[in-house]
Amino acid sequence: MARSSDLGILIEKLAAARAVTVLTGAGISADSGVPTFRGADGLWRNFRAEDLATPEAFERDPRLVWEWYNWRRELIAATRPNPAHSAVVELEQRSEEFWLITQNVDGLHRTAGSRKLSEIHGNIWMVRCTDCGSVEENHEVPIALLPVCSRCKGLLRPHIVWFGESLFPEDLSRCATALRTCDVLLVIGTSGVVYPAAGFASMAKESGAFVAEINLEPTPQSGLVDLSLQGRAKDLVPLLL
Ligand code: BV8
Ligand code: ZN
Repeated sequence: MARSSDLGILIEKLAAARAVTVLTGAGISADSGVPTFRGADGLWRNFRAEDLATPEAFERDPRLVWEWYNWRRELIAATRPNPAHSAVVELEQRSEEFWLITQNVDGLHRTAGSRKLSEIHGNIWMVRCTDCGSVEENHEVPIALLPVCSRCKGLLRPHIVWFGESLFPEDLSRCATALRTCDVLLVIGTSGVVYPAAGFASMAKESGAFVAEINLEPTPQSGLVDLSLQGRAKDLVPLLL
């Protein structure tokens, strides 16, 4: 459990901060019942990332990839934001300058009320046409397979960044600004293995930010952050307000 002194230091740093940036991963949604990728109950355990979350897999077997996303859409549709998501919204409202960078595709930050955010790996409720590129929201659970574009009849894919695909340029530049200008970077519930997000803590550190991490266990970034709070996001993040 987090030491109260560490909590006190982080509360002070956040209260004194003009600009706050938050980076979240699957761990913040774990408390809403969304399985994480690499934890004990990890999502990937049943599936291998390279089998499903890659353009090659979609090229080879779009139906298999869509069946996996339909399974996740059904699962996520039944979840709600938890107190950690709400605390991040409160932090956004209290901070003079704020940006949220989330790796999560579940959309729970938006549902909770976050507005100043980049969903850098995309959003499971958005689909993109592989022919004309149009992006639309789609909340059908399940999506009838195989889904085609209402405009050009092209095959639709999840509007999600797969392994081996670059992040959206506008997200990358927005994140770089948020990481270089923040006084505090709060890293919540990410295993810190997926790049480029795994490099964001050191980017903020190099620019002089105070970097704190909230996680159940140590991560590859634990050695470079200023402070590590060990515990569940839903318990710890609300205590920072
Ligand atoms: C790219 C969409 C340029 C799919 C995802 C540099 C070095 C090494 C490798 C690379 C590199 N650059 C690029 C790569 C390759 C690759 C990569 O990083 N591979 C890793 C595995 C080594 N990166 C990419 O391909 C990226 N693209 O860089 O473009 C490029 C282009 C071509 C060629 C080369 C480079 C694209 C990455 C995006 C991939 N898409 N998701 C989908 O979701 O359907 S990534 C996937 O992992 C999810 O988005 C997820 O968010 C993300 C990260 O996982 P976490 O969020 O951290 O979740 P995880 O389960 O791992 O951890 C949960 C954590 O929470 C744990 O620490 C746990 O302890 C904690 N926790 C659990 N419960 C709680 C908790 N904490 C608090 N409270 C709790 N209750
Ligand atoms: Zn189209």
